[in-house]
This record gives sequence, structure tokens and C-alpha cells, in this order.
Amino acid sequence: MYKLYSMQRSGNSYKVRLALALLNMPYHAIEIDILRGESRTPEFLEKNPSGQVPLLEVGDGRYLAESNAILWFVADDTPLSPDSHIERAEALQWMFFEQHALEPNIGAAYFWLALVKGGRDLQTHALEDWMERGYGALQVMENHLESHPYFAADQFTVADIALYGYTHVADHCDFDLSTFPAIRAWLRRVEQVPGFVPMDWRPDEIDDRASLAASA
Ligand SMILES: N[C@@H](CCC(=O)N[C@@H](CS)C(=O)NCC(=O)O)C(=O)O
Repeated sequence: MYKLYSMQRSGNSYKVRLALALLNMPYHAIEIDILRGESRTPEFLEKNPSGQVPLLEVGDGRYLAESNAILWFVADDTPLSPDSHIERAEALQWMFFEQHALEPNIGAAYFWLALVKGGRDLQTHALEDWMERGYGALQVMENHLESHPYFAADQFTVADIALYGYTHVADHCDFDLSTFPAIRAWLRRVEQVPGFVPMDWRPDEIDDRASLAASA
């Protein structure tokens, strides 16, 4: 069984939890609180030198980092992964887009505005850039979704999961989605996919370090 190091309110971690839930794959979840430095301990850095979640232990002491690499790994040979050569590449194209255009802007705004107390004051200057680039990414998505139901292969794939992670919290960190009707319709379509789980959903087996420590 896989072991997933993840943080409940991390969009990158949620992408992996959503894929595993949709695939009905059992796993053991370990909650890592990045705000308390739990991803930067020597023990964690040994597993992932980047000091970040999500991190999947795939067995035999082998670890996989980077949310989209994990998505690709778990979705391989499942209905979440397109079959044809070109459609697989198109899914990857959108997953790279997510990492360079969406996540660094909406993900950063979400982290500092929604998760870090006082984050808005600490990041006033960066916020302007994140907003501008984040809206740019949303416009690219809107244009695509005006004529496609999903991002790749005209079907729901890992590319949608990757993009859903931060797009669905954009309005929690100052982005206004009211002028992006195609994105809003796509968000609702994703939420209708059988087996969909929201960000605050927890798998049955969760090892929360803080609650374990508190009950010890
Ligand atoms: N490109 C990585 C980014 C992962 C990432 O930024 N993780 C954040 C949580 S969303 C983290 O662990 N930050 C803690 C830190 O950098 O110390 C991915 O997609 O997995």
C-alpha cells in the first residue's frame, strides 16, 4: 500500500488525494504541517531533498515527489490517463502549464493569503505579480474550455486534476472567477465526476503527527 505524505490544505497534496480517491486506491496518509517546518526536518529531507509535500512512498524505500509526477505514476494505465500518444502528450502539456503558469501564481497567492496569518502584509509587492500572471493563466484556460469540455482528449484526465487543485481555490485568494464562465462550468463538471472528493476530505487511515503527539 502506498504511503502519502501530504498536508490537508495544500493544493498540490490535494491533487494526489483526489486522484487516489477517484481510482479507489487505498493508501496510508501522513499529515505533514509545512507551517510548522515538518517538511524540513532531516528525517523528511532524507526522503525528499526538496522539503515539500506531496511525497509518495511507492515501496522498497523509494519515494516520488512532485504532484504531477505522482499523478502520472498513479494514473498510468487507468481511465484517468489518455490512450493515444498525442493525447498523452497534450495532458502533459497542460500539467507543465499548471506548474509554470498557474501554481506559482494562484498557488502562491493561496498559500500567503489563505494559509499564512498576516501573509497579505508580508507579500504586498509579490501579490500584484501573482494576480497579473494568475489572471493570464486563467484566461488561457478559459479560451481552451470555451470549445473543449476538459483539457486533454475531450475526457476527464489527470490534466484536469492537476489544474483543478488551485483553480478551485482561486476565489479564496482574491481572484474573481465571475468573468470566466467556461472555467466555472468546468469546475462544476469536475465536481460531478463519480468518486470526486473535496479538499477537506480525509482518507480513513490518517496518521496525524500532531494528534498522535497530543494523545500520547
Ligand atoms: N512543484 C511541487 C511543489 C510542491 C510544493 O510547493 N509543496 C508545498 C505545499 S503546497 C510545500 O511542501 N512547501 C513547504 C516548503 O517548501 O517548505 C509539486 O507540484 O509537488
